[in-house]
Amino acid sequence: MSWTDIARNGRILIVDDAMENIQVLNQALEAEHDVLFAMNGARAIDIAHNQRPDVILLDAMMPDMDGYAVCQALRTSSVTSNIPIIFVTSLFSPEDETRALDAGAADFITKPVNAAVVRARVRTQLTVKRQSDVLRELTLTDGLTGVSNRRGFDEALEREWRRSARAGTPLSLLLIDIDFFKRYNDEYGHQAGDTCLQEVAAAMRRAAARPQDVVARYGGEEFAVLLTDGPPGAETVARKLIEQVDLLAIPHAKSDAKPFVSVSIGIAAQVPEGPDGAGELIRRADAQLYRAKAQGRNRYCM
Ligand code: GH3
Ligand code: MG
Ligand code: MG
Ligand code: MG
Repeated sequence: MSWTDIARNGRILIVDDAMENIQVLNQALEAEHDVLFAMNGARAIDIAHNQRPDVILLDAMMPDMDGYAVCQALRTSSVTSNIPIIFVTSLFSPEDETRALDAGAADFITKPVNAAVVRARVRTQLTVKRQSDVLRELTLTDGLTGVSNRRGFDEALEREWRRSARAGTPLSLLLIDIDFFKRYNDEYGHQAGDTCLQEVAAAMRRAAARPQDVVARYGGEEFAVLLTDGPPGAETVARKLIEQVDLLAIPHAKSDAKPFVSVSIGIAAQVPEGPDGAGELIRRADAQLYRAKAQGRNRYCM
């Protein structure tokens, strides 16, 4: 995206209980953005979670759930908390304004709205949102390998754990550790070790390449792969991981497992029950990794 395009082609959600208000805002925005609508708070929260708009225009006064309550709900969910919200309302006392800011509003527009003002305010928030998206992405990415870092992994695990618990579907965790990596560094040097980590990370991405697969650098020379699969799917990915690392064919003269770089993998899979318990999944995968090491490395255990 070029710099001049950063304030265009956003996904904008308009929330208002009156159709004529939605139409006015839509007319102001539809030429330069993708516009979505909701006519009540519950629907707005639903769309915000599923379609991830870049900016939300929110009517303060609505029956049932008003704008302040919608704003608060969006702020408390990690999926929607970073979406800027512009309040749109006819009466703005200092109290209303304070209340909206307390609820987490980014900006205000007063009714009756002016189309040029709406466009300008939306462009500003869209720019801020896109810049913060880039920064956020950076804070969750490992600089050496380009996969998620530990923080990104922790967020993904919490999110996927809750999602799988709600859906009643399985979640699998693979912990992957490079075999005799200390000896590799000693033999070939730390820089070669870094290159090896990059190549192994790329191999993991090829083995776990579906959009919902999460690949992360969990620690120094340890990786984690999170899958929305049960045991058979997890085992398939583990086999692919070992195969992709084999294909790298990186010589490792000091390994007792084989004369090439190899990995050991511990797998844990379960259908999550309740919001907590992700720590137990990690502990189980780690115990299986320990077994894979003890059984001779270059293998997976579950
Ligand atoms: P095992 O087969 O039991 O896993 O043996 P190991 O030598 O791989 O295990 P250990 O945990 O003793 O050693 C991990 C090594 O990984 C030690 C450390 O120097 C190296 N390491 C960790 N992070 C990095 C990194 O970012 N770059 C490089 N080059 N090496 C790293
Ligand atoms: Mg209204
Ligand atoms: Mg290790
Ligand atoms: Mg190791």
